[in-house]
Amino acid sequence: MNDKIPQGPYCAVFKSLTKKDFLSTINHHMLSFLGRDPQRAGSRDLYKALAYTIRDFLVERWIATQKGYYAKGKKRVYYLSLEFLIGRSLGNSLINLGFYDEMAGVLQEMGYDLEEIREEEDDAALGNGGLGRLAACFLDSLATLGIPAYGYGIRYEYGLFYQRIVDGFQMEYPDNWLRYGTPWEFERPQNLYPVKYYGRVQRYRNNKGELRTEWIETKEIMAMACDVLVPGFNNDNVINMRLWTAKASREIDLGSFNRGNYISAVQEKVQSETISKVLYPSDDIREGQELRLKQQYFFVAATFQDILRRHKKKHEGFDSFADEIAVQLNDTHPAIAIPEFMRILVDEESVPWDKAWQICVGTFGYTNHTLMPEALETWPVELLGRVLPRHLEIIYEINRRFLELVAARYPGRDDLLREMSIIEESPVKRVRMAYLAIVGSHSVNGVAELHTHLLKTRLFKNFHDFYPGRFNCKTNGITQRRWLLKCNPGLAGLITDTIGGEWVTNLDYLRNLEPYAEQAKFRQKWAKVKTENKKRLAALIKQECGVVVNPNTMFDVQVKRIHEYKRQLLNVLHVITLYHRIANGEDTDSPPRTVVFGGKAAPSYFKAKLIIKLINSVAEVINNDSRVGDRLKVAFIPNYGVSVAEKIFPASDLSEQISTAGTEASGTGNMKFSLNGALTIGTLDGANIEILEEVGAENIFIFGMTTEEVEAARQNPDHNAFTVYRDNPEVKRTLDSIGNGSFSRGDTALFAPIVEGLLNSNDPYLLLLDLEDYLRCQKEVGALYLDQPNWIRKSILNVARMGKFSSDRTIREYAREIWGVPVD
Ligand code: 26Q
Repeated sequence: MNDKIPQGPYCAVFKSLTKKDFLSTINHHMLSFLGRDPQRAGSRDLYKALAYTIRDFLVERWIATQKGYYAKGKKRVYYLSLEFLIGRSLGNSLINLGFYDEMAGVLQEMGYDLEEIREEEDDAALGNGGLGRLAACFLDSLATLGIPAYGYGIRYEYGLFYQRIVDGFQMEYPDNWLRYGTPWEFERPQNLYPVKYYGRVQRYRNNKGELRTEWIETKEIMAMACDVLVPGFNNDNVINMRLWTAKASREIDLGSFNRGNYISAVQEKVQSETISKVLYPSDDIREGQELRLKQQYFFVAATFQDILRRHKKKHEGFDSFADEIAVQLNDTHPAIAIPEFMRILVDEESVPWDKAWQICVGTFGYTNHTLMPEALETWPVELLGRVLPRHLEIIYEINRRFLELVAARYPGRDDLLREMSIIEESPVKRVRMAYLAIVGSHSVNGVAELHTHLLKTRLFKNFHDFYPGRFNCKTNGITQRRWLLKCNPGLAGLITDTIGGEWVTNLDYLRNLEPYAEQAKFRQKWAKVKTENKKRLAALIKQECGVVVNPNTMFDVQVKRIHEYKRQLLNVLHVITLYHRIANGEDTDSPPRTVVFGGKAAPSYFKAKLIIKLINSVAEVINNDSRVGDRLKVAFIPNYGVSVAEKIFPASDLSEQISTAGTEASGTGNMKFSLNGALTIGTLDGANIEILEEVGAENIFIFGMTTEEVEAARQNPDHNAFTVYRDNPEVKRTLDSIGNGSFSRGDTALFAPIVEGLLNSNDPYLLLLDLEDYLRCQKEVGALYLDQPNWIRKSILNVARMGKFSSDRTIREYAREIWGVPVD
């Protein structure tokens, strides 16, 4: 279609199309799929017609990919996740298929702007944050590496809530992302499976006189598959994410019906479709509702029927199951798969328990994503036993056999039996899902080195002692296709022009940038790209927050879920400190800053929501203080999500990664910032430590206590946040200003919980104990920013040394070390 060098095999196909062919394909989709007159179509119609056009390309490749797997009989990987935070697909598909630029050109000739059309797409926000986005990055890498893999999840009708800021407070609105339908999915009404709940367990003797178990008098709903296709980069591979949607079963409740209660019989059916209605909006805090458990089981039961259907096409029994299939559990959310698989093998397929257990352990791998004990999932025995009575029995049996082994290894250690039991005894009996997942898997992995170390030595120490080889680390990664190539075309282009494009599939190639960090001319080009990106973000901030910011100031950014452990509040304390310094004329030599926040708080998380209000209140005061001007501006960008993130990372100078050491499992935003040339100010937590190792201590700003120091401080009753407040006048001034109503129009009650929390010697996140070092470190940041050539040099070196953090590397490690799947 034009004379550019094609990026990949698809491009050749695309090139063979004439412009006329292309227009007629678009018109065809307008007419037949959308029922629209192409002459009167708007950008949304065009977006959809484009998406359908791309889907045509994908589906052919997908069928070929699937046939290839089937013929070669390769081991398959199933990635089970209750969350996939995909974001938008149009731009990403065009890039992976290799004809983004060509398509943009054709559209331009038609009088359309591809970037504008892309804005028509709603984000698929089927996840909360890091864990869900990681799953999405993994799919991109799996497809790109050609691994026979499937993502399995739930097709929530409402994704993560839409956030608005009203009078500084977070308000939640439903995310009705399917309002106009999504062009990316294929419904599969033929892939429909029943899922059972409730009922009771009955024993009986079969015709051979063997004692068997069945689960009867259940209620049933149906799971229907929807496939979303995921193309690899520049290869012919297309894999799929199969998302389940709940459908009422055809069976009507005959009881009600016969009693003449037709309406209530139908009502019950309709009710059952609520199972896949909405994503639970909390991350890292427990939400133990019945509906959540039903979602988890719904997902797992449908997925396993599908996995077994595929397996049975080629195999008689289950002997080779674990050699042919690997199932990865994304946290414990799908861990009910362990008793479900045992139930199928033992009750339905008559496999003896020991044999079944061996298959089960051989099949599953479990990834943990949290360090906070209170975030570990547990289900009340009462609830689990009511909804899934047979599964509870199986869990008890797994536990009985496991504790027998523990007792044999450590005779007389009743304390250990209690500690390691899958059943927590008090205050109410609960099933510890993480323990179930550890016992039922051959691999348990953490998501960064420190996280894995802490799993082994603290959270799951007993289990690591018991199963020493079972624990391993797979440091998280991100896909450079979305998080550099797509989101930062300016920088991606400069890099490719300088060192070639190999980095897109081998991020280690970025190392070749290192020598250019010393060239003034290259640094200027680099800085220019950043400034252009900052101008675009400034426009977004003006549009979304009504705040005018100067693109020549340092963009200091913290975007992530709002959580006490992530310490957005520590950042606010720094902002207020800067404010007082500027307003009082105490600081004349630090560079002007624009401090940007973004992130959602779980709707039920009071403290996190109050922190959002504080950020907005502080912003309002500072942004309207004429003494301050451009020297300090604060903006809270509403509705942070994948698409907003794609605009923020490329425009950031400073990345705030300031969690209390030992609380953030890994973090992945930290990697996205660095890959886009931001410098990090961070604690020795999660993957920050590995970023430090890669970029070198001189290219990152590290402050604060180590995990060991945090541990010691928490155990020391004399540690005193209050002393910091009392002895440091600047800290005192900052806290007092929050407490005395300076940011709340004189209301001293509003932020009192925040001030009290900070001064409390039991503050688990130890903000005041890290504050002075943070303020010191921020001064260093400011000083370096004034030395622009040096700052840019470090920015280039950060990017050059990000190779390790590609999710391609992460997935290769999972494939080789957990799944036993060959990968080149
Ligand atoms: C559990 C039960 C009921 C309802 C919700 C949940 C739930 C949902 C989501 C619990 C946790 C989550 C998400 C956790 C998460 O995103 N963790 C992050 O995972 C990233 C990828 O590994 C890490 O980088 C982050 O450090 C970690 O916080």
